[in-house]
Amino acid sequence: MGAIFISTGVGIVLGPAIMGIWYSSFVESAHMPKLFGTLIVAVGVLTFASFILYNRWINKLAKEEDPTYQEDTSMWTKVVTAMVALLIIPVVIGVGYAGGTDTFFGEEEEGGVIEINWSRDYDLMKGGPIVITDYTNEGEESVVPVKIEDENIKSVTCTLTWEDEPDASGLGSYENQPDNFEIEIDKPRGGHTGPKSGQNQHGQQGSISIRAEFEPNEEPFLNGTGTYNVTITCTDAGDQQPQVNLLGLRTIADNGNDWELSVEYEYYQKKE
Ligand SMILES: [Ca+2]
Ligand SMILES: [Ca+2]
Repeated sequence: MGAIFISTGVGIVLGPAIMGIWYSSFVESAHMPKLFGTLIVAVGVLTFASFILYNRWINKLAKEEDPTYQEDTSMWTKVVTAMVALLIIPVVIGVGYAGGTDTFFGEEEEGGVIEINWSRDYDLMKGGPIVITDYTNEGEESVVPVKIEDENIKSVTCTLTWEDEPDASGLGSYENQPDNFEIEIDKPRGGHTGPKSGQNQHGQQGSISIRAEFEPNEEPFLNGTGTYNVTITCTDAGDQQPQVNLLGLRTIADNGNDWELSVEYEYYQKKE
């Protein structure tokens, strides 16, 4: 009789393990709690069918051992009853599957705040670069709208690069003095980052990089989605200065500069 506990033991060990795997797969990952529910029902129906077959077997066994045994011939010993039960299983699972997906709100933290695990459930994606080129006059500013449509933005990096015009030549030799730029980001839903300024070394490319960061705290997080206004100011375009001024050469004005703005961003995308 000790063997009767084996089935219970197997059930206690395997049951929660399989339930856990199913919950993780069908509810947390696939967001199909209805399918999860119908799978549990299917297990119940399978158990029911097994009991009927067991009942039938034990009934036959009793008859073999004791020919005077009055055999049970009710529907609870019929193979056809078990077959009907087994046929219900795919129907039940099919209904659960057809129920489709539901929004899964994640695990609820104490105090009722829903915590989103960005690093576990999302991939950090890279967007861009969005590249814009233009020219800004000395002392003026250019406002460049940059539209980002992705949701769950984590950071936006704007990099401004420029190359000053080459040194002028002619009667004498000149050196084009460095140009100074300033860059500032106005975020789509208020707030700004910067300004940050920089100048090129003589004869080299100038570059300023500025980064706006967000801390996504809801899904979808939309504070970083929309149109950014990037303000680029040419605060000072250093002029072409004569190197040796024996000839009374005059300074040649540098009136501004061409630039390139490259916008790259990071955003979270739900794992498949
Ligand atoms: Ca210059
Ligand atoms: Ca220039």
